[in-house]
Amino acid sequence: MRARNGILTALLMTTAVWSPLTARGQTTSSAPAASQPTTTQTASQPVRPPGQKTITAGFVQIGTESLWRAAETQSIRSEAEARGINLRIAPTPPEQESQVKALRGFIAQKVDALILAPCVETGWEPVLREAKAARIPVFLMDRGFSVSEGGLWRTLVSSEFPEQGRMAARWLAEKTGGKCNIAELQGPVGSTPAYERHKGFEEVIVGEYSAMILVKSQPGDGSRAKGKELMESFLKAEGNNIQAVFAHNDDMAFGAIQAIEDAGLKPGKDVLVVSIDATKPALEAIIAGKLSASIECNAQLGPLVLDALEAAVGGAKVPYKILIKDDLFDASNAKERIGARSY
Ligand code: GYE
Repeated sequence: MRARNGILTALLMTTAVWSPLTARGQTTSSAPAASQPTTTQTASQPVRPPGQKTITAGFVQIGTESLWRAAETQSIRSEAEARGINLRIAPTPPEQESQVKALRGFIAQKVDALILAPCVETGWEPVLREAKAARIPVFLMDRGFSVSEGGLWRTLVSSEFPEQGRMAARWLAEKTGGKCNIAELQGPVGSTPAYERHKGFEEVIVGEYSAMILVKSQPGDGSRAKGKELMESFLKAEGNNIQAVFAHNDDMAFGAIQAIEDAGLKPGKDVLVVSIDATKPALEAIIAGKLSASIECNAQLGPLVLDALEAAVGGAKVPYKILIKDDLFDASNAKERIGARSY
């Protein structure tokens, strides 16, 4: 018997609060028992007992913008393989139109379940209604959305994005004595993490630290190239007036670090750089003193999503939201914990 039964029990016992029509996450209590996702385990053979119908699921992934996303895809792919679930993956560009088309494709294939990492928050109702009419349950992985009617999706498995923003702001406040000019490199326009990370960050600096000023803030696409481009323009406009960067993901932070160095400044010293994701290369950059801190965004969501999916397909009740608690990595713990980081 695999350990995942424990996860399943915890998942089913979770008190998930249904916040009427949004799966954005901030209004929901988190799932304490499920807050430590297991690392993806590879079973030597599929766990589905002989004779039981193989589940076919269609996963509409956003794209390939970041290291984080590759790790997330790997997590669900290997977990599905271990469980004997037939997982079809549609890696779409980060455009709603392509994602809707991919969802419709899977509906036409009559899959047993749909998994979606939505690129934006709104506009999903028509395709979700089609899935509902075809009796195909929809699971949200990594990002939530906002829909205008209930009953269109089953479970969201995600990090607490507002809390990630708050953690980044508090870390910067502590290191700068609550006084710094900040440049923010946001995630993609209209996406849940961009909106909620910004909101959490702003909540802390506006509410608690009047000398922490957001001098620049612009959306990016989560890529290293865009992070570099944005930071170059910020430095051009502000010169040495920026003491801190809040990048919504590691990849954009790496680009910003490059731009800071190109401008003759020292990242980690002249300009503190805080990001989100805490991938292995980010921990390496922290150890090298270039990245100051990274808030974890656990990418290994495969086991939790598939626990919910298998339970729901089997007729069990599943919680609307499973929210993950993430850690913070900086110079105090990166060395000691990098060995356990698999992505
Ligand atoms: O932080 C980032 C990716 O949606 C949580 O998307 C995800 C974010 C992640 O571009 O690296």
